[in-house]
Amino acid sequence: MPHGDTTGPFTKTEGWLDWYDGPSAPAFTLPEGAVDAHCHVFGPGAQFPYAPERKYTPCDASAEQLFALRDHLGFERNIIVQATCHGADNSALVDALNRSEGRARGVATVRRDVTDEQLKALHEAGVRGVRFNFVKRLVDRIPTDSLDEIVAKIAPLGWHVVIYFEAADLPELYDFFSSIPTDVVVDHMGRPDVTKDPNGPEFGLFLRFLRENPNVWTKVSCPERLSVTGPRALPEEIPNGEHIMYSDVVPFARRVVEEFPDRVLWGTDWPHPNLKDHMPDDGLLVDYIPQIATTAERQRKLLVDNPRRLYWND
Ligand code: 0GY
Repeated sequence: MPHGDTTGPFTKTEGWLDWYDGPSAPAFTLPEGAVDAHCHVFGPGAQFPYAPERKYTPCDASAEQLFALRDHLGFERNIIVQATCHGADNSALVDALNRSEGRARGVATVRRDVTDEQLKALHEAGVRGVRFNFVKRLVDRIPTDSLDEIVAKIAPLGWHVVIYFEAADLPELYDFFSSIPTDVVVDHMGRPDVTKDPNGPEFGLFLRFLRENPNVWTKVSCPERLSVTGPRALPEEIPNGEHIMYSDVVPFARRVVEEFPDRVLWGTDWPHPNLKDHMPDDGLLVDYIPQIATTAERQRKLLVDNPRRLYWND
């Protein structure tokens, strides 16, 4: 059942897919202390207006709704990532962090003129990173010029940098990304084209990027965004009746989890901005995890140890 929520005084982008209300209970039991390391809040627009420069107007998705999902799925904590529809106004993010009772950390968007006082206030609210978006459809300007300046301001706070880019752009950006001195987290494995060979040159370059830069981590999230075949398995791909979801993404994500078990994170990406094709049931998305992290140890690192080390210094 789609949520069908309103979006305050705003009109949703035409064709917008609302997040799914009433997700199923996952069959996979998350390890104790699991962190949903990539999710967003949208507005509510009446209280936290969407940014004038936004590229989409979403369906509202509040902090309360996010925390209800967290509890339903069995996560203990969240990493809330500033969504581009809020620009560099982090008010909705900070409000959500303040209501989380210490169970959420944040990744903000800031401009190059951000002051040390503003950064200190964000730190106190629980922000531990800044996101730079290199996906052209989501921003007016690719932030190459502001990144160095902002990194110089956030590095003393021990924050990291989150980068979002598409695989086709990695060759051009490889040296620039390799020069970032802080920890770096890549969203959604750098958006591989999953119709290509996971052992081929394009994904090979991403694996090389991780191998050559021990400060680089990645989220192995968003199969629903990367998949071409979709959530259902083809009958011939179901060994012993086992249901495989997003089977075209699995070899990419599993490869990364197996080679870099200490530098991977996973998140739902709720409320799933800009999906065009289908809106996932978040309960079923959790059931995807054991397909890519196939042992209890890998699952614990992916869901508990890694995010807690990066965001809570545990
Ligand atoms: C994601 C992916 C997308 C959007 C955003 O902040 C955003 O607007 O991140 C996307 O459209 O691919 O990670 O949520």
